[in-house]
Amino acid sequence: MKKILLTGALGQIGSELTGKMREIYGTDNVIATDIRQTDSEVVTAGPFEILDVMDIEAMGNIAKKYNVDTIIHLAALLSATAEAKPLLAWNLNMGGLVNALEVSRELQCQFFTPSSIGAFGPTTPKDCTPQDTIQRPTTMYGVNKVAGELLCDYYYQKFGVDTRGLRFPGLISYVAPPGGGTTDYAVEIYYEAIKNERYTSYIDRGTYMDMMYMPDALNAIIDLMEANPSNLKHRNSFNVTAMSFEPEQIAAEIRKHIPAFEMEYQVDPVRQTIANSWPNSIDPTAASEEWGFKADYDLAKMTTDMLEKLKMKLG
Ligand code: AKB
Repeated sequence: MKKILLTGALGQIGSELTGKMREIYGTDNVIATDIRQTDSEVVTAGPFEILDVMDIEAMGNIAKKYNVDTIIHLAALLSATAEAKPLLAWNLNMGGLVNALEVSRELQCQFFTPSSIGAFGPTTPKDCTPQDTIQRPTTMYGVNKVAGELLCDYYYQKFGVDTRGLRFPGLISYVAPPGGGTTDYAVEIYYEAIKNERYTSYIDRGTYMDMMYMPDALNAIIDLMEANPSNLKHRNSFNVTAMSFEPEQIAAEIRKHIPAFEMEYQVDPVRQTIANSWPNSIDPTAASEEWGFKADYDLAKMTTDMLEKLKMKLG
């Protein structure tokens, strides 16, 4: 990775990955793009271009202008939004992906895009979900993710594009909110704990999902992209996770720092149905064995850091 183009750079992952990559690879070598513009550092502190990922010509022109050798394709709708707008999700998630793959094929770029625990479905083994297993998701997001994994494998096998991907769990961060996901409750809960000492969860007690703190997610992307290709038996996409918990467990962890914290439940049937169709916990052994994946943050360490950083952020 020497010249890197990111799509969706103002989203939850891009907002932090852009800065981290600029530190490692040099500011001028990381070109952030998004469909909108803000005054955040992603836009102001290095190269930035407006890009609608549905416009393949514009994507190709930006990639050529900067002579990029790597594309990190992040622009996509998350699960709950995709369920509300399935046709838009299909068009954007698949259209954007195939455009980014085509540009990578033409310019011989290395390629990364995230998949998700959403690529699994109700018939997938629920606990310690293996790397290679049944994938019959019942959400539009899941359909997009499975099709995306297969498409990335196809571009590798057919055209030799160096495609790599991760099946991310819910990502938790204090920098940019996720927006439109099923796992977002695990981010919102920290904001509400600090602001109001209470949170109403739309996910029911007893619902386990995998999660990961953003610093581990960023390291995982960079480590996978830097991994020796001859060590990779899998490519699209690797199971990665750092922890699995249900709402009562994150609430209990927050109470260690904010004893008055209270939790209520008002279950959202749409997001609960999505969560019920996903695994309780996935097995990241293939990622550990093939490129050394390891997460540093468990629930306790993440909660301490989240609360400390959010208190500073929220004043
Ligand atoms: C979502 O909830 O949609 C995402 C995901 C797990 O892919 N956070």
